[in-house]
Amino acid sequence: SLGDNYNLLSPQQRELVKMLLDNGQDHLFRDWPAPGVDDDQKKAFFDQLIRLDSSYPGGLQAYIKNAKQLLADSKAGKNPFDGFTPSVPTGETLTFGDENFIKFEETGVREARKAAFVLVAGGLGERLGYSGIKVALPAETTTGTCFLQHYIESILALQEASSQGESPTQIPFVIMTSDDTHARTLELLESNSFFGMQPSQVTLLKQEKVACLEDNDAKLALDPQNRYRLQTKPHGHGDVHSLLYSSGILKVWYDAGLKWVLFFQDTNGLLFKAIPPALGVSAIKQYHVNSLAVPRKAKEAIGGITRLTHSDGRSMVINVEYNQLDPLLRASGYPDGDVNSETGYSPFPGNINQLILELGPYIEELSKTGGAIQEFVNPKYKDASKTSFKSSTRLECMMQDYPKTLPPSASVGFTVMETWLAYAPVKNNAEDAAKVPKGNPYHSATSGEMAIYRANSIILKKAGFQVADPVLQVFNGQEVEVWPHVTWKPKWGLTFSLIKSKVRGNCSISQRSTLAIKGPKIFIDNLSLDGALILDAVDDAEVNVSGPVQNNGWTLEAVDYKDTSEPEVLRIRGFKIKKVEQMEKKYSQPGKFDLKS
Ligand code: UGB
Repeated sequence: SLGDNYNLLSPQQRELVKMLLDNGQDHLFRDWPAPGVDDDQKKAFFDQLIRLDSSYPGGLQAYIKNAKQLLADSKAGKNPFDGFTPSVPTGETLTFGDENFIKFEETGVREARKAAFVLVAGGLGERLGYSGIKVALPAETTTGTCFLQHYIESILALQEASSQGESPTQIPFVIMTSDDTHARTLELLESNSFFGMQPSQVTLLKQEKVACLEDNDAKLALDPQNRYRLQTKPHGHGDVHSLLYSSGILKVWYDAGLKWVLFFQDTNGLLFKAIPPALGVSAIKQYHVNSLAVPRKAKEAIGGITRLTHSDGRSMVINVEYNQLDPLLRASGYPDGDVNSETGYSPFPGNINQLILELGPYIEELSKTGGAIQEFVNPKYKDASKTSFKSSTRLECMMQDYPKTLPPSASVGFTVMETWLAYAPVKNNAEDAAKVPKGNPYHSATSGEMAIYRANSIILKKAGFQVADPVLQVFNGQEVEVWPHVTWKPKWGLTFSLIKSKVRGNCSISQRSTLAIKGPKIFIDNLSLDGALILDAVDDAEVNVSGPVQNNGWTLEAVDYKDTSEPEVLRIRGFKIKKVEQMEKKYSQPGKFDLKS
């Protein structure tokens, strides 16, 4: 069908054509016009094919083969959990601030000098419907710090704390992007001087999309508008493993003596409060894989950590995705499916997709699999005959499925933390969040910001502060607890021990107050705050803050998400902060200072 075009192809292109024809893809080259017509488009088509071939472990041939198998299984209604029985697994459960927690936290901080961080940020966040990239969203609007800045400052604070007394190490930071997010992520970093990180510490790895499939024979789908282009869609966050492997970076880390790789997602403003203790758990328990989890409400859109035991004796602890947990339970002797137990929570801990992998065993495993992760396919069939699709589909994979290929001897554990401390993602738009069943988390920009104030307020309280109780308010149809608006830079309050060392005497804060702490050596000493207090200081300025501070403070004003006269970042949270009156102090020189009022 290629006619004379064939003679003009390079050996690499010919090989690819042969492979595609051998694998049922002759429609791709059917009736190609003679050379001289559409030459540029034909070349672009081959470029795309070569890109798709090289970015998938095993190439397009493997992709087509896997797709045929998974599509046949799906058509046959094969249950991916066939032979497996689910049960509730046991893991490490931490309670913030107790002795055990502090022990793990201290260990985690020390281990951080042997850690590398990987942020998966290739998703567009379709459920959130925000027009920008999610890591550029402010985590909270008191300081306007965006998620990416907060993540980088947290890693830098860990770097600083973990290298104390020894030669400083630079913690490597990888961001997985996609065509949807790459340019804007790079631009955000470059226009903000990488938020204080050395540019050489940061590596962006772009995931490629995968080819769409138009039928059960895994025919690759051409773009209806362009016969020289394949339709593509995202393959999922599971790509991170093959990308890390093929980039060679894991080997570099290993040779540099690193031991841990920590994976995390794009919009969880609380996550870094949970990282030091969780890393401590990995180190002390010698987990090859440690997943972070929180108590899960039944039907909440987060996966459930489950022990799956096969009738042949195999057993693994693995995430079962939220849409699969209910049918699996119903099919295995839990007639009510995914429901809360008497504790008010599902017995299966919720996966927050923060994974800590031990680098050595991780490399060993990837050198066998090339980073390929077990995939799945989710075609939307036209009718019950399951012979054709409503629209093209593609294979997908998830990063938390990594343990599925591990031998039973692998040490796979998980760590459950309190939700208020560890998990408040921003995933749902205002309309969908308002429809979340009462008692289940909203996972919206509104709840994400309020969760930060709540966590910081609770931590201050545990550090001896008298913190006023929250009030309930409704924004964008969601009822949330509004606590004093407390924020701090990670280098001020990286761990509970550090926070306790900076809070002295009798301190109190009223519900309507705002407290923002931006310098690492700011000590709060017998402060009673009713209003807004904004404190900034360079690293070597030691500031002692005391006395009563009272002013009209900063207030919250409701914003309707439909009100297009307001900026999108405010509309999606349903409020804006009105800065009525504040005490604002900035210390830009090193030295010792007293702020007494
Ligand atoms: N992502 C990519 O980098 N590339 C992709 O192709 C797709 C996504 P979502 P999801 O913690 O709350 C996950 O869409 O997939 C990034 C877990 O599977 O926010 O619905 C993307 O940028 C689930 O078990 O989440 O659900 C983002 O950073 C549960 O734990 C991340 O991947 C849930 O997260 C997650 O993408 C959760």
